[in-house]
Amino acid sequence: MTREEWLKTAAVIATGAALPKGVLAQFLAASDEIKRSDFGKDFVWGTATASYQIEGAWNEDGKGESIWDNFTHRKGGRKIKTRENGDTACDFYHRYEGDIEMMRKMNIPASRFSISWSRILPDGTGRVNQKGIDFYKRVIEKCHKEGIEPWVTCYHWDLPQALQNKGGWTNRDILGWFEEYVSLCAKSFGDSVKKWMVFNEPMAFVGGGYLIGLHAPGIFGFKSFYKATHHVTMSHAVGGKVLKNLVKDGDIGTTYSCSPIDSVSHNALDMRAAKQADAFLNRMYIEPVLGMGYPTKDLPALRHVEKYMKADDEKNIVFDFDFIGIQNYTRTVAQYLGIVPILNAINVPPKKLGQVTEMNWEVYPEGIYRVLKQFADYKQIKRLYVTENGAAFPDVLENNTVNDTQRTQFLKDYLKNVLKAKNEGVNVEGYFVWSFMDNFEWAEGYKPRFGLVYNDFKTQQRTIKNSGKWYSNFLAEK
Ligand code: GCO
Repeated sequence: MTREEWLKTAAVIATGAALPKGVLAQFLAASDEIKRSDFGKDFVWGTATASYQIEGAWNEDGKGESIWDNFTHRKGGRKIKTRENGDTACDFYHRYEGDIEMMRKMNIPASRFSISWSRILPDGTGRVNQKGIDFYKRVIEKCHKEGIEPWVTCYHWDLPQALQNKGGWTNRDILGWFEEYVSLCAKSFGDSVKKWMVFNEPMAFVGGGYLIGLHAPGIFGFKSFYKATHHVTMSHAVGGKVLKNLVKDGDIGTTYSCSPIDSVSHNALDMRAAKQADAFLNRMYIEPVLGMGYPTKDLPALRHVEKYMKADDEKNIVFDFDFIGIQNYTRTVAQYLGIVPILNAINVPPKKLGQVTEMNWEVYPEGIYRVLKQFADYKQIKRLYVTENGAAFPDVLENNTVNDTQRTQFLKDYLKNVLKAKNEGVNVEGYFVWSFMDNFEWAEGYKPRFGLVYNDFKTQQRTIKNSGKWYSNFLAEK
């Protein structure tokens, strides 16, 4: 039932007249449908991607090696479950025009993507690769030509390997390297990009890359995690100040992964484990930036991070972002396990909790309502956007169709919870689906498909999935 038919049926019902057989059922079903207009005309809608996950052209036109190029090439690819890498990925570097045209055809108003640091500064600092700059200028220009607003993330995990060779995020010199990089982004693209995010998910890339070693640069250790944590947290303000100063009328934010946390029981140890997990997964990077310091009371291990603070860091770590992006996919149910370092907790296996995705993440739509409410409690935050939400399901392409009903239902259920938070006064102002198209899912390779658009990685043939058609129709309603 279209919106017009729904409105006409509502009018008939209002008169008390009888409805033709079956129309009431259609009306009730459609009444349950979430509508774009429910969110208001100023609500931002989009899709999200990231440079290493879609671009390919890993060593083309002067691009330098990134830590993800290095990590996926190491030991014959054994760092990646499927032995795959992002050398070609979605070949967005050569196919960006067709992809952005497809976004327009799908009525997508905004596209979130990231800049590859080593594509524009191959050595991380110093020499600028003009061909890299020119590529992003073409992408941004194409977005504007198709009526799509670019939302740009400065850092989505692909650090230049040349800087990692000097310690990467564990070397405090990176504050100056990062300032140089973000300044180049602002000067090169600030005239045509007004929506900026400094980081994508610090917990994910610092925890994955410098604590457990399952992500690039593949370091396992505590000292590396503590040092990198402080330098990344300090770099939020470094990048934010540069963008605020150099981008006229810039709207400057940053993004965090986040998860509602439950304790598996009311046992005191489990409850403390849940509190520690909340500090670790949701609070430790944003609270110092908000002027609240590291949450050491609830996560004592963070005292090891404070060791790396220098004079004035407590002041210089604070930055007043215009908005905060939250990125939620699932829930965490914490259970005490004393031998686990830092957290003394483990996750209750999601399969025990309910439906799971290809990533073995529990489908838990109420979770996005909970994290929006939790972040809205920080009164320093002016605006919130859901800058990532989505799911990987076992998509099958048959007769040019992907009937991904689970993903469509996932999006509807999560959007209902975003709307519930918004209707309760949470200042959530936008939503971006992760992801526009299937892409390289880090240590999982290409197996988990998150896209609204299916990609055949052998032919690079794109096919809009049924969820993408649903989102397109949803967005078509003005
Ligand atoms: C992240 C990253 C994305 C992922 C997506 C699915 O949140 O981990 O921003 O690059 O691909 O979230 O895991």
